[in-house]
Amino acid sequence: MSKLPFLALALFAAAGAAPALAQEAKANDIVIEKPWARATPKSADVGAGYLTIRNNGAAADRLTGASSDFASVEVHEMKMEGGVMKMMETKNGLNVPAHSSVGLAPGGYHLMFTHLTHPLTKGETIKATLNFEHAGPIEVAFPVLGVGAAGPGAAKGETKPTGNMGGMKM
Ligand SMILES: [Cu+2]
Repeated sequence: MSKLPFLALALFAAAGAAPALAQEAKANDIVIEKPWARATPKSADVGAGYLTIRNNGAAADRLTGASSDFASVEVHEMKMEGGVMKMMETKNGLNVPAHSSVGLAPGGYHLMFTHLTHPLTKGETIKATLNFEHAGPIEVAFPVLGVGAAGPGAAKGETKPTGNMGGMKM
């Protein structure tokens, strides 16, 4: 039993030595999956980035912030307040529980790129560094998708809450 974790580590290290899978980034137990950003209109100075954070570790980790050379980056969340969808910076970053994943997607958590130095253009790839409390910094490449994109492989026609059901579906 004591040898198993060691073997797993060795395999992990070997896999890490191979050419990295495109658009996936990792550090320690944290894996960033399917990052993407949405193209912005020319006049906009804010944009958004999305991804899934997977924590393969036995301890929780926390996305504490992010940075890039083309914008300031904040971790935002969307909340319904009095029937109005609002977004705001998360107070204490974003917790990622052990052995689970957290999705940043349109309508929910997202990375907010502010003070853009240039518009995000469909087809380009932008880079930002995510900082985790335990895993440390992870550089992530975000392919920029079209303005109307819902994400890579996102389902279409999902139902929106109508607001008169008196309860949360999720
Ligand atoms: Cu935002």
